[in-house]
Amino acid sequence: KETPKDEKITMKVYDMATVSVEELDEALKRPSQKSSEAIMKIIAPIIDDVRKNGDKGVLAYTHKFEKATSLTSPVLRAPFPESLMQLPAETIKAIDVSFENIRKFHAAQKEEKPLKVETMPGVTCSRFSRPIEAVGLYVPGGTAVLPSTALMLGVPAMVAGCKKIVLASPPRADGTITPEIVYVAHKVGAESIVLAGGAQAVAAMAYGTESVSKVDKILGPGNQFVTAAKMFVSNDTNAGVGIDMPAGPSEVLVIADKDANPAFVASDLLSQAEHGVDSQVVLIAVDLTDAQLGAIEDEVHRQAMALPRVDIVRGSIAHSLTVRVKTVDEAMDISNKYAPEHLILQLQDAEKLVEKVMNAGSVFIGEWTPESVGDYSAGVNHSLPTYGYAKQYSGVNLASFVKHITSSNLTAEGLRNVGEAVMQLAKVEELEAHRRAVSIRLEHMNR
Ligand code: HSO
Ligand code: ZN
Repeated sequence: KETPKDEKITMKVYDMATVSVEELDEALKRPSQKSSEAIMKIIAPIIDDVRKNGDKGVLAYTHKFEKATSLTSPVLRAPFPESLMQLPAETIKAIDVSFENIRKFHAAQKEEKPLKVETMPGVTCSRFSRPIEAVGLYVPGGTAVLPSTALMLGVPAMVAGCKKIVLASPPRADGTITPEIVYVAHKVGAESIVLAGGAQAVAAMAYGTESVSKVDKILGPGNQFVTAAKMFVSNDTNAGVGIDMPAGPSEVLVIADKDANPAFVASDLLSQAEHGVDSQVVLIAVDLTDAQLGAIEDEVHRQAMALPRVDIVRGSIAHSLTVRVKTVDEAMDISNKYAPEHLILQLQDAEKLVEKVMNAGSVFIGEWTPESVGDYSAGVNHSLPTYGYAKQYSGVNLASFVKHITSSNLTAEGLRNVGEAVMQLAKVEELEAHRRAVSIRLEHMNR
């Protein structure tokens, strides 16, 4: 249901004072997606094919879907030739600046030394982290080239110390990959780039082929086929592969009060709306007069009409909305319930409000912080939980690329202190060998 071309590009308005709870819930539902069953039916045979036929299987799908019929190998291996990363100086500079900020912020997330706690005298518990050895990073193709996504996945993997970084991205019809992505792959020290997209790329990295390295975890956003394929392989114990999180279409929720600049608010809504027709943008207007809300709406239309991707914007705005509320608390309640991937706070004392944020992927605070700075260059990660998953998932961060291992180390005194509890519980569970592993040592000590 696209907005006709001659109609004003505007979001439907709901007023908290008059709307029923059910009506608002319904309005705030994400645009519905194809049933996962239908998607599974499409991807299962593709995954099976790649698992059985390896390179040949992957290539056949790349020839078919990407039309890259000249491609003879599904993998580009490091060192990547200079000729494949020829870029204008300003692009290199932009990537380098962003790389450095993302690196700094993720390096700061490193746990310098193991966590150590003596839970009882002589009972020491510890937790330390180790990088995941091999990671597969999916960089979507589609309507935009996304070197920024390669940065958001590749830099933390590099900082975490993952030994093998494999990137996957659908090639262009001529079989090449955009030079920006090759340059990022080079900078993060990637082992290879898998020239494939969709379920076939996911399957290749999950099971490995003659030339694609098998990885331990697959991360990165993608369309419904990619997401379903990630779920599929992570459920297959033969693959032995983990994934980051389920992904849905992108979204933003902007909370604005009368101090917000209407042009700024509109520009933030539109930067998310232009991602795809299935994106959703939500404006929560806090105590705005009709004229103040009108000013934002006029800006949305005016700015949208000037965008190259206005047709995509029309699609996403059609299922986007504005909610008028009286108070900031009402706004925060709606936002926490919606759990937006991106939350933009364009109001007075925005910084103070952060403590009330319970569910969100990433927060953008104050009028000088558009979402796009986080999308590209500030240093925060843009690979974030969508579709309400911000309620239980974190965005990609350094921890996404490590495992935490725990250890315990007891002295004789420690075992004396905790042994009784262990033996009692082993008795309750009727696991006699467990009990004896303690008693045999205690007896030994008393000898
Ligand atoms: N806003 C997108 C990320 C992105 N924006 C990539 C531009 N390029 C989803 O978080
Ligand atoms: Zn974006």
